[in-house]
Amino acid sequence: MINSTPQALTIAGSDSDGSAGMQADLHTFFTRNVYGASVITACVAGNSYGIHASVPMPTDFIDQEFQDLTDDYHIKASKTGMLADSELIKNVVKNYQKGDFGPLVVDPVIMTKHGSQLLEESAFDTLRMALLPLATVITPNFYESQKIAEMTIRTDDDTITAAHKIQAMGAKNVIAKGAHSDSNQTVVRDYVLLESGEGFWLSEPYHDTDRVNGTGDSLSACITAELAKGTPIKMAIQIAKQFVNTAIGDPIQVGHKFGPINHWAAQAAKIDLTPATED
Ligand code: PXL
Repeated sequence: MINSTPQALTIAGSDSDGSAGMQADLHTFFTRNVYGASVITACVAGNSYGIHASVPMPTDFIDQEFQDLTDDYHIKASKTGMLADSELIKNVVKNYQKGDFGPLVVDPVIMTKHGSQLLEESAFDTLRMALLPLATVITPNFYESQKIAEMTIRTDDDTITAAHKIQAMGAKNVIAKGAHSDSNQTVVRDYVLLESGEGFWLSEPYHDTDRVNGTGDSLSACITAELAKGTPIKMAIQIAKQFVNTAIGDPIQVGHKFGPINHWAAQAAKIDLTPATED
């Protein structure tokens, strides 16, 4: 039957070295057995040393990308990545609302690991007011949670407060990712706040490695892939966390500095990422 294969969409920027952005999303969709479509929002020239140039796509071109998918494909779940500026966010919101692109995972990309800003400061309000209310799941990292919630996070209680503030802005399910800036730490803990109000910590071993580019993109892409297959949200989040942890724990040697994670890791080791029980 036409369009019976699960299809997911990434609405994101292209990163020329393939480690992050749209390319990381497509690697993830592929290894999770989901067909990947892509609406490109911006192009970034970069490598494992950093980002060296960036251009946004024209909004009428983005309109056409969405239209072409609407006319032919059946997208079951979507995610956003780099959206660059306020005009682009508004354009994506308009197009997402016009069509049927399934549940939306918002990775509120603001800053890269190299410190390059991928979302203009002046777009933060548009992100909060126009995009967040559409999010089935939002996956802010430690820095992004503080920017979106407009607070400093120092303690577990602060993280929980930030997650609630972000949920109050309209995102149904929130994954407030923990800090990983201290090479003495042994675990990374993310706080998950579900739409039901249930909150819990997800904890994984901390890997002291530079091969971490695309981690956030891949986490949100894996959740999107699972949603496209019909996996319930809580399980999709648990699978995605395992997927990324496995991909960081078995590095590949690509690039000289902050290289990509290993998207093949779980597949190559034939690891079943499904949690034992869905409690
Ligand atoms: O990982 C964040 C990210 C998102 N999107 C694009 C990127 C990066 C990081 O480099 O280049 C296009």
